[in-house]
Amino acid sequence: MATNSTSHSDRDRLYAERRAEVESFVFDERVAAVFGDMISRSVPGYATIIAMTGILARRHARPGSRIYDLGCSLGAASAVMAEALEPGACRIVAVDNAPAMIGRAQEELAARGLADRVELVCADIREVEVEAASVVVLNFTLQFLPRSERLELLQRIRRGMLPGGVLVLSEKIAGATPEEERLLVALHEDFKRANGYSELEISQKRAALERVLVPETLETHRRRLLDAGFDRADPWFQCFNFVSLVAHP
Ligand code: GEK
Repeated sequence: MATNSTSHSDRDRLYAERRAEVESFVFDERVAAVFGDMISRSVPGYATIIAMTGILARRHARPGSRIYDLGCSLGAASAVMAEALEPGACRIVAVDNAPAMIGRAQEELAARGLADRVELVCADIREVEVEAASVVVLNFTLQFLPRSERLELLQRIRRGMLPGGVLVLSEKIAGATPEEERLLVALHEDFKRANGYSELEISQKRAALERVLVPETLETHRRRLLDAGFDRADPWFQCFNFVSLVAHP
C-alpha cells in the first residue's frame, strides 16, 4: 500500500521477533537503516505531507531567507523543498540529533544530487538558532520533546521567522474524546496491518514508543501555536491520527 520511491531503506522488521523486554525507542543505526520503510508503512499520509511541503515551500520561501527542517531524519522534507526551489534561493538547514540519521541523510541527499543544496546539522533542535526563516518544518518531531519544552521551542521558532513565512507542524495526535481516540487508534492499527505489520510488531512498537512519543490533541496544538505568538494555525491535512498544520507568524 505505502510507497517508498525515494529512500534506499531496508524493510523494517525491527519488532518482528518477540523480545523478552521491549526497550524504549531510540533513533539508532538499526532504526536509521530501515527508517524510510518504517515511516511510510507507519504514518498514513506521510508521502502526501512530504510532497505538499514542496508546494508550501514554493509559496512561502523568500529569496535570501533560511529554511529549517527540524528533526529531519533522512532529509525527506528538505530534499523536496530543495527540488521545489531555485538553487541558491534559500539556505536549507536540516537538523537532527541522531548521528545515524544525519549519516543516512547525507547518503540520501547525495543519491538525489542534492548534497550541496542542504546543510545537515547534527544537533538538538532546542539548541539551534532559528533566524531569518521563511519556512520551518517540524514533521513528527515535536511529539518527541517533553511536553513542558514544546511551547518554548515554538516561541523561539516564531521569533526567528520572517513575516509571510510558514511553520509546517505535523504530529501524531490524541483524540479529543475517549471515543475519538479509540477510533483513530483502531484505524491507524488497521493501516499498519494493511501494510504488512503483524500484531506482535504493532504491540511491541506501541510499547517501545510509550512515554517517548507523547501525542496531544489537535486543539492543544492549535492553542499552543497561538500562545507561541503565531497569528493563525490551521490544519491542512489529516489522515486518522496524523495531522499537519500550517502556522503563520
Ligand atoms: C521526516 N521529519 O521524515 N533534536 C533533534 N532531533 C530530534 C530531537 C531533538 N531534540 N528529538 C527527536 N529528534 C522526518 C521524520 S522522525 C518521526 C521525523 C518519527 C529526531 C529523531 O532523531 C528523528 O530522526 C526525528 O526527530 C523524528 O519528515 O520517527 O516518527
